[in-house]
Amino acid sequence: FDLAPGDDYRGTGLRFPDNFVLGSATASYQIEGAAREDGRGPSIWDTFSHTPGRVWNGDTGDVADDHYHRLDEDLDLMADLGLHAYRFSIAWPRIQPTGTGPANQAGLDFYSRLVDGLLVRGIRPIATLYHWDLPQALEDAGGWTNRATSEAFGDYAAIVGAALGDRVATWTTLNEPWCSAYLGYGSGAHAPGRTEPASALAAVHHLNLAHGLGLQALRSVVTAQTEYSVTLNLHVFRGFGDGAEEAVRQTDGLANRVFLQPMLEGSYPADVLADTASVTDWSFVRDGDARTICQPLDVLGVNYYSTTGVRLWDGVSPRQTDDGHKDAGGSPWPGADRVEFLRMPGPYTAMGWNIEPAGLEELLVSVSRRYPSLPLMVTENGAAFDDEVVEDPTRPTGVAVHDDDRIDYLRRHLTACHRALERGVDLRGYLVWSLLDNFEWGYGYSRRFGIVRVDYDTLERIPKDSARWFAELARTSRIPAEPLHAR
Ligand code: GBH
Repeated sequence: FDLAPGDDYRGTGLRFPDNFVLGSATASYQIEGAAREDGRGPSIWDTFSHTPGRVWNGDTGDVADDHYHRLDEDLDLMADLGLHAYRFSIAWPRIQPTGTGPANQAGLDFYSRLVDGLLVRGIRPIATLYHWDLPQALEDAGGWTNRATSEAFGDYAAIVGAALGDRVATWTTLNEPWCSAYLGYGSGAHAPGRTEPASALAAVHHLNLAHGLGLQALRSVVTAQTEYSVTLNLHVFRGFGDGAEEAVRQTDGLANRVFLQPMLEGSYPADVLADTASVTDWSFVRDGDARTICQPLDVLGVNYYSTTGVRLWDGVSPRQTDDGHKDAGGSPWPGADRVEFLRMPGPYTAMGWNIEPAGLEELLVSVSRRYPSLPLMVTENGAAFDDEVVEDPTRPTGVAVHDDDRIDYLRRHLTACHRALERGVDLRGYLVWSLLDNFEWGYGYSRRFGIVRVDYDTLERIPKDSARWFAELARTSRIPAEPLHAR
């Protein structure tokens, strides 16, 4: 693909510092399968994916990549690729099948084997406690609209921290609470599929509170020198038209500041509370909560894929709502009724998301200017494309997967990271989403983000050209030359 003229993010040969971490990321429900094994309880994603009409083609995570049974093979794959780090998530319902009560030892054992398998291969474990698979029993009691869920999360964090704490390099509480709150309870595009604007904002707060309680719990049980973090999908907004600034202020408040400000400054943004006053009175926020949410962070994880175009609706012309989530009925933007979401200029990935590496550079620079002492890590970046699968007897699997578009995407976003470093950002690493093709939430298996292809008939793993390219990057810490599949 070609970016707009003047955008040079080709970066060939640029070198990252020696300690810059280059790795990959996955999430439990998206890869593990074994949904009913070894005492795992049901999560909201089991319920959601088994509800007709919710996920493309009726796909579920019952088998997914069968990673649960192919752990050793996948660990060897990571070692072959020379990954410096692997970011995975822990399935809460494997640890506590109903979300509260004693630990399920078999669940802890699986992650213990994973962490040990990483360590013996010299790969740094980056663990996320919550990547969206809430125990269904907690949802039945109100889910993230219920304060008790935040408290249960603190207990869960203490269990996992006590069992694995000292062997994990970086502990992350939540992945993308924006998605959990606004897609889960606002638009309904994600589990539990609720479309209640006030509930989405209650979920925002209870996720923030869970983050704070989770960090407190981890720090109280982990004795080793480990890092603590959270991962946010911060949005980069592009404002258009007369009300551009106002549209950006409102959406930036809902998407970014409503998480960053309590976590890093100990307060909620007054303008967000005012903007959403007709939706909720925020009475679920109790005295002292903002201080609980604000716990020291060693590194902030940032997930970045695309930019978001907004403008204010003039009240007359037909509305545009191209925010990619309109299908499930509700809005993921409670209180922002006057904001329209615009389709940005291409090129696009197979998700329909526009490709704009400059957005990543700007995001890293702006977060680090706002929070100068906070180190950053890109904990997800990557793209779905339609890969070209061809027979190739020279490859171990007999098959080659050509994905120059993905290599181009990764190259340009890594260049954006390098530029941010040159501009003084304390950026510690970059993790590609994803190691494997996997269950892409509402899109099921129809969208492939992996640098390694998964054949869903045989569950065979087939490294794509991008995996070979990324291995070269990880080995040399330099952005490689043109696609390597010719070699
Ligand atoms: C991440 O979510 C998840 O952490 C990961 O599990 C998932 O597989 C991966 O990304 C790929 O989706 O609505 O058109 O304006 C990212 C979710 C993607 C939500 C970008 C907001 C904005 C695009 N975000 N999206 S659009």
